[in-house]
Amino acid sequence: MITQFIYGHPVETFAVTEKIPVADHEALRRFSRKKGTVQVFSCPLDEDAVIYGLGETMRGINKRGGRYISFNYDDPHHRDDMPSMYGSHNFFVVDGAETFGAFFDTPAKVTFDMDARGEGVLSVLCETQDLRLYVVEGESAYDVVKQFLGSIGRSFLPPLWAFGYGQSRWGYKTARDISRVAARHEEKSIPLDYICMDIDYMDRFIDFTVNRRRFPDMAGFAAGLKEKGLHLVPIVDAGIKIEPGNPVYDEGVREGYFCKNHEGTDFKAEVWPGMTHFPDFLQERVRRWFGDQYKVYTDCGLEGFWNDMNEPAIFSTEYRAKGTNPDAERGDPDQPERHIADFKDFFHRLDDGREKSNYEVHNLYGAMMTRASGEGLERLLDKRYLLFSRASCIGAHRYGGIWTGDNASTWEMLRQNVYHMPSLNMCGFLFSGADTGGFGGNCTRELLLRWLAVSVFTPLMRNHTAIFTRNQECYRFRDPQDFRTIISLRYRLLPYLYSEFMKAALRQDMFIKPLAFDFPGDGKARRIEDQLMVGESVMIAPVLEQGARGRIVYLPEPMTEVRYNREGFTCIDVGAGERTVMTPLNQVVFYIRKGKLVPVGREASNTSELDLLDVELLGSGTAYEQYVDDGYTRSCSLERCVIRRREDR
Ligand code: MIG
Repeated sequence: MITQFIYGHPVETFAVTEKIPVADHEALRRFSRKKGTVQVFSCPLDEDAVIYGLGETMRGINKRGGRYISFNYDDPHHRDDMPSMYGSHNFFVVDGAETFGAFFDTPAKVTFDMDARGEGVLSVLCETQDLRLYVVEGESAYDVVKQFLGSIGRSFLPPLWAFGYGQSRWGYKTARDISRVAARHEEKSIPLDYICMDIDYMDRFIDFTVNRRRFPDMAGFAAGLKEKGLHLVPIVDAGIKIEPGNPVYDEGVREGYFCKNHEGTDFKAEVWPGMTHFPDFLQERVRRWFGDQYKVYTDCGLEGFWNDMNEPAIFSTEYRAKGTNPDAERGDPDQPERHIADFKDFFHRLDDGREKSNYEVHNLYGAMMTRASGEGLERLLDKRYLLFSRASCIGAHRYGGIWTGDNASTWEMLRQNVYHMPSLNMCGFLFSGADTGGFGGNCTRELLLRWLAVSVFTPLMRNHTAIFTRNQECYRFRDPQDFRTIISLRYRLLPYLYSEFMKAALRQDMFIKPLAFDFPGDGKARRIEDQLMVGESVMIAPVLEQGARGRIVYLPEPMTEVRYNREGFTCIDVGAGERTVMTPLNQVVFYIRKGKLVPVGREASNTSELDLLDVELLGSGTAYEQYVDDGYTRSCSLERCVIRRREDR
């Protein structure tokens, strides 16, 4: 059961799509009003209570013990104790003596103190008097999550090719650079579905342009790649360069599409292209206009995009010169405070007529950019599109996926990727993944192989790295056939992964879950954070440590242990309990639940070669319900499921 509490005059966030009954405030005694503009919610926690949720936040799957701040922020120095990331996902579930979920539906800053002092108290501080609070009661944590997912609308449905392997690097500049990446993958027989184009494909980093010298014929180039089964995925940044004569800029100024400063003129902020204006994505008419701009790319045959810098990220503003932000320089532990003055300096005009500073509605900005692009692409294309954004809040999951931003090539960040996945799923973001191999810093061969073995199971599987880091494409390392083995597993598992993703999305369920959700009565499973359930049949237990030749795996029930190597799959039945499992760098081990099946297909060099129906069934079950379609149709429904039966072994 979900109950809604309305405080003040909330800003429309579009997060919840279902009609939820509104209760009067007396019904919620925990929620108290405090001085000024701050609302406080607090509740006691029993000793064993676990807290799930909060999507893109650091630390473990159990959020207890940490302090998290919802305030979308671009900080590439990811650390365990950083309070804010690029997305704000204000839903959590307390699983203890009492089990309930709460969603703080506001785009303003919210601080979640998840018993940081260890005194058995959870408290939430909202910097606004205007918000909706949804309280979800259910039988279990998983039940609470399913009810919540049922209230926020169906996840974005990407095309099949978006589940293929993607290669990216900040630094690919020309069509030749990209052709070389394609050729090298082909030469080493490493499967590949798309290559991302970072900011250098544009003319001086200006949105909706193409650098003609570097890409003399984008449409022809894209068509040539498509013949080989490859897609191009360009980046789009939030700010529009101030450049009279550019039609997008001119129209934006003429129609008043940009955020204003307090003098009432278009706010100026420096980002990659130099001084820019920020489109006011919170307005319907602005979203429509911005979404329509993607036509320059769809006209070239492009069907996938990544949206960046939409927290929004700011280098300097018309009021604050570069390098004059003392907090930024000293690395304030409450890092979102850094640019607060900037966010208070520009204003949105809401569709209800109110004016709000960006600070007050901050977490909606990236989400509404995603919505603008998603709705635009729906108008422009007749197929499903790929879209993933950096900034987000709940609601944006209906229009696109997200990636978890500028992580680093460290083992800690690989582990964080594992923790992020179920937490993001609880908040509706099924299509997500990290920069495989790490964005900042130099990746090692071992780290990339282990990271790929995790990414095999995340919907977005993209190798991406920053400029000035060592080359991170698989073929840059010794024995590329080892990389090929891991990535081929992804393609062989796609009949299963695609089917499970689509079923989860269509049922408004999770795709990746903590063990505790599938084995709620198992006290040990409840505390395990480095193993995950992927779809209804698979459990993964990845190796996350440098130098480790294997690991200890906990099996809550007897399962089929599947080992994949160059020769293919080997299955053995293993009992419940702890087990030491050796996993060489060029192998992947995963588990199939008792009584379940996994359809595996043949190897493919990209998804266009894949036959989702040509499968063999692994595991001990008797039947599997497989979702199948052409990979791009928009009419997706569970009716597309076919029952696959397995002859007795
Ligand atoms: O200020 O476009 O997170 O993936 O490669 C950095 C360059 C801007 C940040 C993104 C990253 C991308 C990079 N961008």
